[in-house]
Amino acid sequence: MVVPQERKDSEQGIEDMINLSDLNEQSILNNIKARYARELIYTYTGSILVAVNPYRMYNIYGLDMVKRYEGRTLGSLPPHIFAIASTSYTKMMKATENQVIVISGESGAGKTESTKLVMQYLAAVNKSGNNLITEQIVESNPLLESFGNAKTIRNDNSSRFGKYIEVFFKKGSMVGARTQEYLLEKSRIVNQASDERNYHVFYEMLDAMSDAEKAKYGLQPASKYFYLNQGGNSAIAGRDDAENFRKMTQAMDVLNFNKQERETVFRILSSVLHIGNIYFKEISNENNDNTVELGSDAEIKWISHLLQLSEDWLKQSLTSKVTEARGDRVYTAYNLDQALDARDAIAKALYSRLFTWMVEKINSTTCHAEREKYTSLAVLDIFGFEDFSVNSFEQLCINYANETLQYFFNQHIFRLEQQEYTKEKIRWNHIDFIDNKPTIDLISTKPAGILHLLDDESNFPQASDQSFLEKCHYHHGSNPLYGKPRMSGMEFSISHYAGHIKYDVTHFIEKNKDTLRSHVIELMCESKNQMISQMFKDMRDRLITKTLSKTTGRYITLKPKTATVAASFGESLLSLIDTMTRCNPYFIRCIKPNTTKTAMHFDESVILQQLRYTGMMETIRIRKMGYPIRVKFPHFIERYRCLLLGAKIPARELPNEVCAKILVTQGPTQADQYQIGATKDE
Ligand code: AOV
Ligand code: MG
Repeated sequence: MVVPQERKDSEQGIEDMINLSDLNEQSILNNIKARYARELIYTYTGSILVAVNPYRMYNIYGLDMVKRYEGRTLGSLPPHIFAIASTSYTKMMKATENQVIVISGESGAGKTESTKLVMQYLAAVNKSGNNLITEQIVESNPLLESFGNAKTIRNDNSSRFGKYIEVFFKKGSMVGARTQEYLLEKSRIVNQASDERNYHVFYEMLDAMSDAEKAKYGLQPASKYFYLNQGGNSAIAGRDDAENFRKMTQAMDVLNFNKQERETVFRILSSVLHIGNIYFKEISNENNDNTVELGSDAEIKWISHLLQLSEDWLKQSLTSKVTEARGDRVYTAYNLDQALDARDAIAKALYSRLFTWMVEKINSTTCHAEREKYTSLAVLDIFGFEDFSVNSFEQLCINYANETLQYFFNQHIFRLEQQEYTKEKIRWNHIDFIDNKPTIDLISTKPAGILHLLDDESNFPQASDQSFLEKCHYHHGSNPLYGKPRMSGMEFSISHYAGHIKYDVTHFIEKNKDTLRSHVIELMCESKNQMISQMFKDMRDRLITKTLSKTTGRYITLKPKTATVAASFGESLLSLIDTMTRCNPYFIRCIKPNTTKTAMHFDESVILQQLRYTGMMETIRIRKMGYPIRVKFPHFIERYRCLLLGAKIPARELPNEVCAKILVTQGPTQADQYQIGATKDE
């Protein structure tokens, strides 16, 4: 039995938009606006939570609120993120079904804040006697944020990696968690656009360390480091770097980082900064080839001291390429560009290895082997859709991930809803939604999707960014979702679900290959610091096959596997979707209120655009035209039999016939407001 529900518009707007009596873009917008003006940032569309970022912390997430929402059914109280967390948790407990809360929205919309609130709720309601594990799970967040978030022009605390956190429960108690990380943005370590920053942790460290500590690592203020000062002024209004450093180191304590591990973390971070300040002098040799020599020894000395590396080896890997020919090592001197690339490659490798090590370390503390035995509630918080003045390979990957997530949402909302009606044998007009499959195909389908073309070119020695671009133009030039530049620029554009984005293909191949020169890995494996050498040995084992050199007895030939960044990212996305498909999902749609990070400023056009591209209107329509209220026959009869005004119900009458009789009392005008389905009779 299915009955649509009507509720009167009230001052506060409507809590669940499927009850909007007049459904159109403007009424949706007005409703959200009216609520926002009353500081009501949450609204439902059925069980989907719409959250408009207030850019101001309201006092609505305390323990009193946790208690208020705990165990309550969705919709019985005003919309709130705790209601979603509570419903998902209850369902996991009752149905012993794994859950996932999928949080989406563009950069700065509020995904990461929402994730923290869900985790905070779970930590508060869980019945665990073991507070340590709960604390460890909660504390992993400040650590990952320090190392994986940064200021961009879109968001002062932008996640530059994606994360999928599965929290495991045993009889309702938190017993562990596992974080899966996706694609940390590496280019930021060596390069920042104007008004942006490198990862928070560097500024936090420099702000919080005493002079004596800084001296120990040879550190100076942030403005002195090339890797930190490219974006300009490094302070963020309203963000206390030193305080965050204390939180981060506290988190390290809770997560069992020992003294040595902590020390090594700071040594690596300091080394990255020193590496960025290495500079080269060009010298001409007799053949008139320009080669380089190091501008100064100071940085080299610090780096080799901090990383416990041989100074000579370090110098060598910065100034020349080593290859092996018939057992002999051959050195080819770098020109300036190559030397700068080699320098940056070392910094990126160190930092990204450290980040992965950190995630593994957290998992080794919070995640236990027997996790398959438990039920789980997962939260997905990725990097949001973004459009900068120049978009590169990283943006293509980020936007592709968001495109995939939008597809997952569509599949779930539109496919499952329509399946339910078929099952109930209900008369039903199909609802159209904007299917973004064609865009996903353009990016990733075999054999000619853009990322596959990129992979082909990445495996082809003579290829260049230019030849890659030509192939894209050739294969997709006539695709309406694809755009060629008017002039012969190094770019193409893609019509994404969330907007038309231009991508500059410069460095695409190099970023996709992400080849770390083999001797750099070897160099790091030689570190006298166990943690550092182990990090790179793990990497070597994962990436390469090795053969022992006959002449030196230890030099190693390395054969990188062909897995490119695009290929492995594509694979991990597929596996993520596969995992999520096996869970019961809830969706939180975060909306960004304006493009200036201003508190409580509701920019109608900015919001309308997001409502459009997320398919909010179609979502409400399917839930509204559809029959969102589903009542089982016995419940319906019990509740509404009074409408039969005492008439006897013959014992042989079937429940659905009784329901029909009750409904007829409402007259013919109501006949299109309900349908009697096939299966709700138990
Ligand atoms: P994002 O995760 O969606 O962007 P965040 O969760 O980092 O966005 O939110 C951006 C900023 O908005 C936060 O730093 C807060 O200042 C503010 N904010 C978000 N949600 C709330 C809330 N519920 N209450 C108060 N302030 C909030 V990105 O990571 O860039 O895609 O890659
Ligand atoms: Mg985020």
